[in-house]
Amino acid sequence: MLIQHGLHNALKRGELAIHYQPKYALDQGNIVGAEALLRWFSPELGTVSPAEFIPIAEETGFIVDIGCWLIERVCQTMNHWRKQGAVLAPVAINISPIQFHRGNLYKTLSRAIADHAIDPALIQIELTEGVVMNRQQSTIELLHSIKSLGVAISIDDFGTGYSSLSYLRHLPIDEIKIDRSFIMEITDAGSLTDTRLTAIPLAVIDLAKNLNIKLVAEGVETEVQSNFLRENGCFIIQGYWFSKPVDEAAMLGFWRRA
Ligand code: G
Ligand code: G
Ligand code: MN
Ligand code: NA
Repeated sequence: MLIQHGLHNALKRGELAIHYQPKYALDQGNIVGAEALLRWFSPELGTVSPAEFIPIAEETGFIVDIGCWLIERVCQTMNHWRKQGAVLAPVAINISPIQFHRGNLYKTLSRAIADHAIDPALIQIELTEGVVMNRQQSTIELLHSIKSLGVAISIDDFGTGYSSLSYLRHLPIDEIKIDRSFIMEITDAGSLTDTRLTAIPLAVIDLAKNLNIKLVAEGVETEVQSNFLRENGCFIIQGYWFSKPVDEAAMLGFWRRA
């Protein structure tokens, strides 16, 4: 298979890059974090979307190697940014369920953090509901050990899994990210005529507030969405409206202005 074969070489040849998408606080008017996102620029295949190559890397298990590289690379980049005078905020790394269950995640994180002298409070991992929902002892222990490193845990794509909500009370979760499919439904026309479209974002805002968990709205693309979120008490947004994912150099520019 073309992608599968290409991926192995991609790591070796340095075709993988990491872009960063800022998280912006509407109330403070500054950047309060960023999410690391993989990019693959293949000479043979062109730009390949992670939506395409990550499922393949998960099937083959190669996602563990890619994930280790990414953690190491993010820490290295943060060290570089700091030396360039950046005032950093937490950087979030997406962790595949395969890496969570089969990779040596605790060791990979702790080593990268130590090697690059990163404040662990500046690292965050993003997991999907499917990962944290299962009640296996090994999952619970790994979450607690990652927390004990000082790394924060965020739930990505919140509201799209088949989750019971009880894990939010029992597990050391710091942040949830309302999935962009719910944010998309906030429109001038829609919200005025059909309050069912805003019911879920409003409920998640309440839930996060009452559980004292940080909340981020992802996929915010319009001023209408941004205003709606601010008026209803969700202040941290991520999405094309503030910024698309940008390369390392552009992200450094953001940090300097933060
Ligand atoms: O950046 P983009 O919208 O193209 O990403 C598509 C999908 O790939 C998203 O679901 C995103 O979470 C996932 N993704 C992007 N970067 C990473 C990564 O570094 N690790 C993992 N596991 N998934 C990623
Ligand atoms: O699954 P995850 O939430 O990690 O996916 C993040 C992906 O969403 C990134 O690949 C990023 O490119 C994409 N993304 C970020 N902001 C927006 C947005 O405002 N609109 C859309 N359509 N996609 C976005
Ligand atoms: Mn994410
Ligand atoms: Na998402």
